[in-house]
Amino acid sequence: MPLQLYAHPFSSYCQKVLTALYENGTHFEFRLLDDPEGPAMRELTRIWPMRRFPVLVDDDRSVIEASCIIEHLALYHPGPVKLIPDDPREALEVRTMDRFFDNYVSTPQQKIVFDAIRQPQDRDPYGVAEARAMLETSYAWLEQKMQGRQWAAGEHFSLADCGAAPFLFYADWTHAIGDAFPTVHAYRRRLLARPSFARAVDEARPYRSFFPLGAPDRD
Ligand SMILES: N[C@@H](CCC(=O)N[C@@H](CS)C(=O)NCC(=O)O)C(=O)O
Repeated sequence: MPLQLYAHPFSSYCQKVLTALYENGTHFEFRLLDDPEGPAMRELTRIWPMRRFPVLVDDDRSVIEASCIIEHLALYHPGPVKLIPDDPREALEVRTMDRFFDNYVSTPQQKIVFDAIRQPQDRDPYGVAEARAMLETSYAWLEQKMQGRQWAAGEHFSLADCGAAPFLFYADWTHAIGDAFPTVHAYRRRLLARPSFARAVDEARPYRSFFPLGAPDRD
C-alpha cells in the first residue's frame, strides 16, 4: 500500500511535510481534507481524534506531528536528500531550529489567524498582541542566527527548512517581516525559490481566498 498523507494543500504544517516528500520524490497518496464531513475527514477522525493534520499512514502505522512524520520518512523511506543529518550534533542543531520555527513562528502566527476567524465577542486582543510581540522577537533572533547561513541549520537544506518555509511564508502575510530584517527576507526568498516548496505553494494557490486576513497579491 502506498504511503497516505491526510492533508490540505493550504495548511502550513501540511506544506512542511509536502516539502519533505517533494525533496525526495517520495511517492504517496494525497488524502485531501477538503470537506469537513467527507470520507477523508471521517477516516482522519478515526485515526487521530484531535483532527489535526497532517497525518501519515504507513501500512499499519499512523504517524502524527509534521516533524515526526519527516523523521519517520527519513528512517523508513530515505531518499537522496538527508533532511536529518547522520551526525547527532548536526541533527541536534536541525531539531533545535525545527522547534524554534514551530513554537516561536508558527504558534504565534496561527494564534493571530485563528483569532481572526472567531466571532468578535470571542476574540482575544491581549493574546494577539502577545503573539505579534513574539513574532517581532523571533524575527530579530532569526536575523542574527541566519548571518552567514544559507539554510536554517547551516549549509544543507533540512527538516528545519521544511518548517521554516511555510511558517515564514504565512508569518509575513500575518505580521509583516520589517525592513530591519533583510537576512530573514533573503532566507524567505531562498525558501520560496526551492522547487519542493515552490511546488507546495503553487498547489495551494487556488485556496488563497480562504486566508482570513486577506492574502496579499504577491509570492
Ligand atoms: N503540532 C501539529 C500542528 C498541526 C496543525 O496545527 N494543523 C492545522 C492545519 S495547519 C490543523 O490541523 N488545523 C485544523 C484545526 O485546528 O481544527 C503538527 O506539527 O503537525
